[in-house]
Amino acid sequence: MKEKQEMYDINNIQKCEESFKLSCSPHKDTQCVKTIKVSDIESFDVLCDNGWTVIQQRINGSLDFGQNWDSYSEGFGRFDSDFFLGLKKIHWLTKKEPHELYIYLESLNGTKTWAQYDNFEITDEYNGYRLINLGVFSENGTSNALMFHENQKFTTYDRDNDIMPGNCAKIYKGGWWYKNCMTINLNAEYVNNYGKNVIQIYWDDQMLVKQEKMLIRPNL
Ligand SMILES: [Ca+2]
Repeated sequence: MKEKQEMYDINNIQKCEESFKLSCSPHKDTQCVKTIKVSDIESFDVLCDNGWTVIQQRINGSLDFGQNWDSYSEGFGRFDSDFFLGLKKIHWLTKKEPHELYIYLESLNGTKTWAQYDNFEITDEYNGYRLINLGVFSENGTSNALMFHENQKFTTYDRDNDIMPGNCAKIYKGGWWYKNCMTINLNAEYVNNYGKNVIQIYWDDQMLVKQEKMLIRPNL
C-alpha cells in the first residue's frame, strides 16, 4: 500500500457503496470513504459526509497542523480524526468542475454556524495553490471573512507566500492562504485554554472555534 494512503486509518469508517459518480454526491445521509480518480493524478481516498467531500477537519485537536509545504500539498492526518486532504487533490477536484465550499463551525460555547461559497477553486502548486475563486457567499450567523483571503497563495513555515515581512504560518503554526496575516485561519494551532480544548483560531475576531470542517461538492 502506498504511504500516503496508509495515513488514513479507515478501519472504523465504512467504504461507500459502489457508484459511477466520481464524487460524494450520491452518498447522502452517511459518512463513508470513497476512492476517487481524477485525470493526471493517481486515485485517492476521500471522506464523504452527507454528500459532501471533507477537505479539512478539526474535531479533537489531536494533530499538529504546523506542517510543511510538502505535507500540505499531499495531505496529512486521519479520516476518523483531524486531517487535511491535501492541496494537490483539492486543486484537481475544483479544477475538474465547479465546486461549492461549505464551512461548518462550532464555537467554544456550543453555537453552531456555517458559511458557504458557491464557486471555490485553487490553482496548482506552480502557482502557489492560490485561492483564485470563492464565488457568492451565504451564511447562517457568520461574516464573509474568508473573502479577505481570496487571491492569496498558500503559505507554510517553509514556503512564504504572504505579504507580511515575516511568515504568518510560523506565527500561527499552521499553513493557510495568508495575506497580512488573516481574518480567519482554520489550520491554526489547537491549544488548551483554561482547561478546555480550543482551536486558537477565530472567525473574523468573533468566534473561538471548538470544532470545524471544510467540505466541498460539485456545484452543477
Ligand atoms: Ca512573508
